[in-house]
This record gives sequence, structure tokens and C-alpha cells, in this order.
Amino acid sequence: MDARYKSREIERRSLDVDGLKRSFLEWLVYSVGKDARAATRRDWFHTVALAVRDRLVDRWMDTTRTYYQQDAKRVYYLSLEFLIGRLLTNSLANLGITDQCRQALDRIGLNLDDVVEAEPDAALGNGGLGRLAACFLDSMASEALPGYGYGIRYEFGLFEQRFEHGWQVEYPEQWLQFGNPWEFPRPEVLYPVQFYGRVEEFRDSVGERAYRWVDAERVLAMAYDTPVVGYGGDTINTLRLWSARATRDFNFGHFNDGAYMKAVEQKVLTENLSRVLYPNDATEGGKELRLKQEYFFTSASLQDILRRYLQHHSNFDSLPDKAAIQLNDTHPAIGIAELMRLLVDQHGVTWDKAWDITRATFSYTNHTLLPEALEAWPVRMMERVLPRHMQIIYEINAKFLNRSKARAAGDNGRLSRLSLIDERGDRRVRMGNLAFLGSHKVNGVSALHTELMKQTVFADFHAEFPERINNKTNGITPRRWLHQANQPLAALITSRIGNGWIKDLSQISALAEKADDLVFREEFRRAKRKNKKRLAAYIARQTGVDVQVDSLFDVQVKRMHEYKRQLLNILQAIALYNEMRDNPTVSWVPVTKIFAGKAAPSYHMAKLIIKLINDVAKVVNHDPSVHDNLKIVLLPNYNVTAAEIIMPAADLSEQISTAGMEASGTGNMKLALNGALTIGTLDGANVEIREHVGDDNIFIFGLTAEEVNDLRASGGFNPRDVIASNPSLKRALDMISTGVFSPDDPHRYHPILQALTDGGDHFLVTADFSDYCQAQQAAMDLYRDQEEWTRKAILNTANMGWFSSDRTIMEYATEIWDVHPVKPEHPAETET
Ligand code: TH1
Repeated sequence: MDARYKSREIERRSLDVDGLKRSFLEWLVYSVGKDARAATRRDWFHTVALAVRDRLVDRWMDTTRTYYQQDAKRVYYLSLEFLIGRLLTNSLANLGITDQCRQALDRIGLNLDDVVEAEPDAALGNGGLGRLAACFLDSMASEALPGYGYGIRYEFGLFEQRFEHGWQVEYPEQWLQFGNPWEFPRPEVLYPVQFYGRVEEFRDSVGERAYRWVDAERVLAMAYDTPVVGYGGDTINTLRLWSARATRDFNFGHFNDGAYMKAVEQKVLTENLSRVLYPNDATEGGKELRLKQEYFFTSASLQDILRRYLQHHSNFDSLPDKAAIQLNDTHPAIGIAELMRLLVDQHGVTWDKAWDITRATFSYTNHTLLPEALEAWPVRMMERVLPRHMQIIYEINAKFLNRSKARAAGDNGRLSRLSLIDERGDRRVRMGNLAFLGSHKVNGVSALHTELMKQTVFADFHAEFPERINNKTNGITPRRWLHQANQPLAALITSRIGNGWIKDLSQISALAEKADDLVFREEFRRAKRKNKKRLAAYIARQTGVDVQVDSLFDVQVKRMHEYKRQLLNILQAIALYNEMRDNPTVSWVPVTKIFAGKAAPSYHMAKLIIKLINDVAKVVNHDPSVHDNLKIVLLPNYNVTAAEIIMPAADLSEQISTAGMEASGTGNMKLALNGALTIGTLDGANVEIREHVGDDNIFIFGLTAEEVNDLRASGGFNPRDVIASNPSLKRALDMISTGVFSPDDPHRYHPILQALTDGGDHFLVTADFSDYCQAQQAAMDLYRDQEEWTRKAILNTANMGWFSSDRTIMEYATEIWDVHPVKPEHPAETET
């Protein structure tokens, strides 16, 4: 081999500063095609990403080869969302070459932090559900589990949010505009996916009744692979995302007719399938394109899984021993019917055997009990788009209902609730019931949520299959959410207890004994202050508002939703504003209220709440009579990158959903791990956070899930009475209704006031207001005592070890998937 090529090949693997530097300069010229003098920040980002990518390819292939050679059982995480964010910092840290990379760039006269800033945020998800999938990928790779992510390569991720005159306006998020250096297109990994058409019955070779799906439209799914680097860089797994491609034969038919433009138009329409992520978090739209997206990626993934399995096996008997398929909510639940179709129609497996295999392979995670989020596709739509699947679903349903205990007991009410078809009104397919029935395990995402699943949506199924429901409390990856995002605190922790916590977060409990150490407290505060300064600068840049670094940073960051009750928070802010103006001589604890979050574009109430927060902020921030003791900011375009700046800087974490409505929450975990104290209801994982950090180190308020349930069962309450009896609430609402915050349009907030009064206050904002204000007061009082506050903050960080997604993922691995760690085998490194 030409010596120059050989040395370049070695260069691609080199992890030292010189090797990295030479590699950067080569990549810039030969792949990005730029001269160092002309290179932009983005060029440098692409250069560095490509050079870093070189350093993980060998180990990526070793990982994949080892799984193949050992015929290891794999887990497939099917998710319509992967909210991964930026990857450069993550890849560097997990490969352990951050310092070398920084120095190499230094020598070229560049700053790593600037290069990092040029990476777009991959927002292929809405919120918690998508981010959970991303944390799970990190944990599977870090625990050496053979795990694959399967999803859609959306051309447009979650919209970019801007505020115009205080209103949310959506812009397309073009994350792929300048190319994506992390992905490998696989034009040869291509599967056909069909839609529409009809089902034909025929007799198979042994005279049995059989079915085939004919006259269907065909789309191709093309794979794009992104390596998922585990901590330490030993295991590198794969995230495979599908992109829609029109078939060629489809177009040729039109060419022969001479209808060239028609063919091209058809191609564009077909490829719209993977164009855009639906921007609804925990609400279901019922749109045909959404159903097609769900089926598209699920079918392609299952075909890929079966192809991989068949490399080692000649029948499907041991599929459940070689593949575990996890359904991230019901979005891929059509996979149950699809696997049945593939096994029965395409591979000639008998129905009963196929059903046993299917159930043993699939498991399902439920993420919400909100009725508006439970997917139910109109039977007529399903019949049209997926005619064979509709038949299969009927068949599954008939067999199940025939055998169910409810039939034996003659309980028709229960039978109709167990049915896969909701017969009330226009008939619909209940995807949750299908997912439940087709899985061997079904889990909720926090202890409370799992109990409520048993008592509410899945009560009848739970009675039928008492072993099936189990809990897997969510977690977060300590790599991104502490090690990378909060370097000041990470360095402090490592200086005291070593760096074992990055891989085994339970070790962080060793910090608890430092809570009484005055020196440690001082350093803990210093780290927090550094993060707050960074956030303050970010706030100034994004909103133009100057905030006091020493004020209490009170943070509510999450999707805008009525059940999450941003409204409760802003009402308390108004009440506090009034108190400060009424009592100008009191020495107030300065408070900065920080909000961030997107509203679904069609969710009018959530968008109105955004406008309200912006309107209140404008008045409060410009009122000299509060002496800068209260500032309110709503940061635009909340995403993973913004979260990495916000989480480390928070003092107080707002987790104030109506009890029983937030399945888990994961932002609550990120904030507590970074030393914020929680103010929250006993909802979702807040319950378990309290158990871990201790009742003295958290501010709990409000009705419990049980009380909420009882209150609603007893016919609700009269919010007008509550308002009348609480002068500060009444005053806040009066200010809103008289246009104090909207002089240009005094009636702007009528819908909000209506919902809180005549509307019955479904989310119990007024009911919890007084208790919430007391909890806020307790937080402000405590904040005056910085030593006590810091002690509790340290205890929060120290007691959050259990909330690592490594713990969660190992519970899934042992209790649901039966998959085990596989250490990649590295062939002896080629000598230099
Ligand atoms: C969220 C839940 O609201 C949240 O409580 C939980 O922590 C998170 O999932 C992870 O488990 C959900 N996100 C979605 C998104 C869609 C549909 C349902 C849910 S539930 C699109």
C-alpha cells in the first residue's frame, strides 16, 4: 500500500493531540473542501465531527460483529421519537477524548466550545417520551446491552418556537439543512412498505384458507444509521432511522404513459411520509398521515429484525429467545398485527404459533393515562389504509373475547371494555388494548402511574392478566445530565468521591456525608453560581432581560399543557408581585421565575398561557416599585441544548401537575440531580423523589391523586367559592380580567378565566392555589438561610442515584427482556 494512505489510515484512529490535529486539518481540506482561512464555525464542526466519527467506527463494527457472531439476544426499542440533541460533546466525553480534542483545536487557534455551538439540536421528539428513548440508548450502550433504536428520520424535527408580540409562532426546524455528519446512509438497506389495496382470499398448497394483500401502494423505507457511543467507548450500538423513498417501478408506469410530471408529483407525495414530526405531546390527532408514519417505521423495523434473525435460524420458534421488541407507547403498536401478518401470510407460520411468538417477543410501555392521548384509530380509516391488519385485529379480538373470563361470567360491560374495538359512536381500534394483549409485559413509568393503570384504563385487563402489569420508574442518563451539562459540579463531585459515579450513579450517595461540611457547601454554592451566571447570560441574550445571579432561580421547563399548570405558577407570580408592591419596605428574597416550553401549534389554551406569561413578564420586569426583586422570563425554543444550560442553574424545580396526571416526569429528576429543590405535588415520580431525598428536602403541596379522584367523583367543587375566599387569588384574577397585563386587549384572557370558573377548573388550579403559595413561601424563607438551603441541595444530588436510566434499563433487561451484557471483542489492534 502507498505509504501515504497507510499513514492516513493510522491517523484516523489516533487519539492523541497531534493525531487529532492532523486529522482535523486533513478532514477540513479533503472532505469539507475548505481552506483553513475560509472555514466557518460550521465547517469546523463538520470537520471535528467527521474526525471523531472515524475514531468510533472500528469499535462500532466490533460491537455489531460480536453480537452477530454470538447470536446474542437483542432488544429493539421502537419509538416514534428520539430526542437526542447534540452529539459532539457526548461522543467526545464517552470516548474519553474531550481534553485531547480541546488541545488539538487550541493548536489550530480554535475553541472547542465554539465548535460545539455550531451543531444543530436533533429534535426528533416532543418531550419526555422522546428524551427517555435517547437516555435509554445511552444507558443500553453504557451497560453493554445489545440494544437497537428504531424510528423515523424526520426531515423536520420539532418546530422552532419564536415569540412575536408575546405569541408563539412556529418555524420549520431544518436540522439537516447543512448535512448530518453522524449518520451513515444505507441505500442498500431498503424495505417495501404497503398501504391501501385490498385482501384476497385463496387456498394455500395444503388447501387451507389463506390471505394476500393486493393492489397496494408501495413505499420504500431506507435506513440511516447513527452510532450510539456507550460510556468508555467500548460498546457502540446503532440507532436506525427510516426515510421514505418512492419505488422506481411505481414511477416507470407513469413514464410509459408519458405522464412524467405526475410521476414526480407522486414521488414527492410518497416521500412526505418521513417529512415532519407531529408536534403533539400527549394528545392524539387521528390524522391518516400519522397512522401511515406509525406503520411505515414499524413494518420496516420488523422486516429488518426478521432478516437479522433469519441469518442464524431457519424457523421462528426461537424468535422470542433472540429478539425483545419494546413498544414505546402505542405509536408502534400496529407492530403486533404486522408481526402476525409477516409470520402467517409471508412465512407460513400457523396462527396459534405466530400468536405465541408475537406475545413472547413484544412488551409495551404506557406513558400516559390522559384520555385524549390514548390512540384509537377509526375502523374505517384502518380498513382503508391497512386492510389486512384490520382483519388480523378482528381475528385477535374474536379469539380473545371468546376465551375471556368475562364471557364466562356473562359480563357484557366488561367484555365491551376489553374489546379491541370501541363500538361507541364511530368504531375505533383501541391501540392500548392491542398493545396490552399482544405483549407479555406491560409497564408504567412510575410507581403511582403503574398503580393508576391497574385501577383505571387497564383495570379489566389487569383482572384478566394479573401478572402482566409491572412498574419501571423512568430515569435519566448521568452522562449528559450531570457529567456533560454541569461540569463545575461534576468536577467538584469527582474531586471528593472519584469518577465512579459517572458509570454507577448509586456511588453519588457518598456525597451525603459532605452535606454538613462547610467547605464543601461553599464549593457546591460556587459551582451553582457559575451555572447561574451562564444561564443569566443566556437569558440576557435570548430575552434582553437582566436577572440577578443571586436571586432564587425558580424554574418550570416542560411542554406547555394545562395539566402541568404553568398557569398556577404565573398566578402565584402575580400574587407575589402584589405583595412586593404592597410592602416595599420588607426585605424580599429576590426571585427569578424562569419558564420555557413549547405548545402544540393547535393547542389554543396553551398558546394563550404563553401569551399571558409574556404579558405578565413585561409588566413585572418594567415595574420599578418591585426593585428588581421579581423577574419573570419565558425562554424561547426550549430544547435539549437549552435544557443543558437551564438544569444545572436551577435552585427550585417546579413539578406542579394536577396529581394523577403526570405519568412520571423526567425533568424533575434532572433538576434534583443538579441540586435543585423540588416544589411539587404527589404526582408521577415526584412521589419516589420524595422517598429518596427525604420529606425535609422537598416542598410537597396540594391534593393527592386520591383526593383529586374523590373530589371529581363527588361532582367537583365550586371554584368561585374558592376564589371568593382567597383575596390574593381573587386580586390576581381580577387584574387579568381587567386588562392590567393586556391593556391593548382587556378581554384577551377571557377563555382562561372562564375555564377557571364556569368551566369548573378541571385542573384544580384554584383548589391548590393557597397550599402552593404556602409552599412557595416556605421555599423563599429557606432560601434566606443559604447554609441550610445548600445542605438540602447537596442531599438532593446525593440521593438521586437511583434515578439513573442505567438502573431503569437494567430492570427492563432482567425483568422484561431477558437480555444480557455482551462485551465487544476487539481484534488485536493493527500495529503502527
Ligand atoms: C410523557 C409523559 O407525559 C411524562 O409524564 C413521562 O415522564 C414521559 O412521557 C416519559 O415516560 C409522554 N409523552 C407523550 C408523547 C406522546 C404521547 C403520549 C405521551 S406521554 C406523543
